[in-house]
Amino acid sequence: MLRYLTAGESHGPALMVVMEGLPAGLEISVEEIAHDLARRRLGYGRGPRMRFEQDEVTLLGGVRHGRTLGSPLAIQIANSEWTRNPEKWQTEMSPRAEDGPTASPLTQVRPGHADLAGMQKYGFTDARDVLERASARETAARVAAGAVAKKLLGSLGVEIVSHVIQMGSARAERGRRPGPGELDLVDANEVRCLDPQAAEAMVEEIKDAARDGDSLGGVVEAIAYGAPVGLGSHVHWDRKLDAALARAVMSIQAVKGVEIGDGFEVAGRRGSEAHDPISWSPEGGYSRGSALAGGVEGGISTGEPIVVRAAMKPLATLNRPTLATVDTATKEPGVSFKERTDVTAVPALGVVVETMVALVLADEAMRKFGGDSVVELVRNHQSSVAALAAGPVGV
Ligand code: EPS
Repeated sequence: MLRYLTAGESHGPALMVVMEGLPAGLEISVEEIAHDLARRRLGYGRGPRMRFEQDEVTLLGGVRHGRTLGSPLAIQIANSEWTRNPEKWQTEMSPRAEDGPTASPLTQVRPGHADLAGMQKYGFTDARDVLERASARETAARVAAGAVAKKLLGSLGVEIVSHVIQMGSARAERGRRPGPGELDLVDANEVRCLDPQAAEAMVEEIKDAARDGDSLGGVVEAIAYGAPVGLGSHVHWDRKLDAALARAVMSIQAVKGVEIGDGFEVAGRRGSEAHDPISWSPEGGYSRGSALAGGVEGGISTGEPIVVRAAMKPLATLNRPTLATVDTATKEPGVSFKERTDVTAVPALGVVVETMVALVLADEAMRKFGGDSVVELVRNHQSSVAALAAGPVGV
């Protein structure tokens, strides 16, 4: 089973992720991890920080001469802010008691952010004690782990892509999905949308929101091609693949909705039009004629592409704050404090959804096929594929 923990604050020295349960012999490199981190920084509507944030990656354990050892893999991602603005952050975020506090506390809490609920829960008087960890900067650590999970899945022939299908009120044409090998095509678009007309409308909408000092949400879709039959299980709620995907994707900062396949849209159809027909051929085995169920039936992967959509709310930090709030120090009404921020992070969200889908599928693949080395994992997977091709197995 694949486990991972992230640590680190947005303006601290670094983010960290430790992954446990990786098989030995997986080829990984700093460059591959850095590639996905760079993809996460892409996208029209990101704030000024993304222009200088370098996401400098260091592998601290678990890998030797480019291959995993089967021991915990430790990845560090330095925060450029820490070194770029040392007078501010190295005192403001110092772990030493004698260094703080330096700045006045942030008390005009932002509606929609973790500020107030986090202060109440942990007994803080400064919203910075909450926002530093609540920040979506943390997703950089997940994306680093996700790059490794994608590499593991690649050894089983699984490839995950994503694209933006809605930005604010601008929506892409339904049905056009990136296929395997088309990530570069998606990434080449500044909003990561495949539909050129919709992409233009999305950019206009971001420009409008930026002019008003406002923010935008949207919807992204991730598709996992080549996922094996039989990940997850129908037997218990916490073994269902769709439930694991929904939990993982919902845990991404600012995500407020998750769909598997056509999700909410299917609810409005009749049963006769709401399910993917099953067919069989001697060459291809079983297949479904459509992807309404998103590649998961009864909590088990069907072998069809796995489709997961995530809805992101507009970011709660505005460049021109207008949201009514209360100052937690004085209890006076006011508007939320201003932090430098992005107009939208929806294009980046696609990369983070790919990440969470990869981490769930890699965990489920290890659970189903097992193996202490990649060679053993691949062998076990191949034997499962061969057994399925031979026909139903009695127990
Ligand atoms: C974020 C605010 C901005 C974003 C940040 C998330 O950071 P800052 O306040 O330092 O300008 O740039 O996202 C990242 C740093 C990142 O790597 O995604 C927030 O409020 O969550």
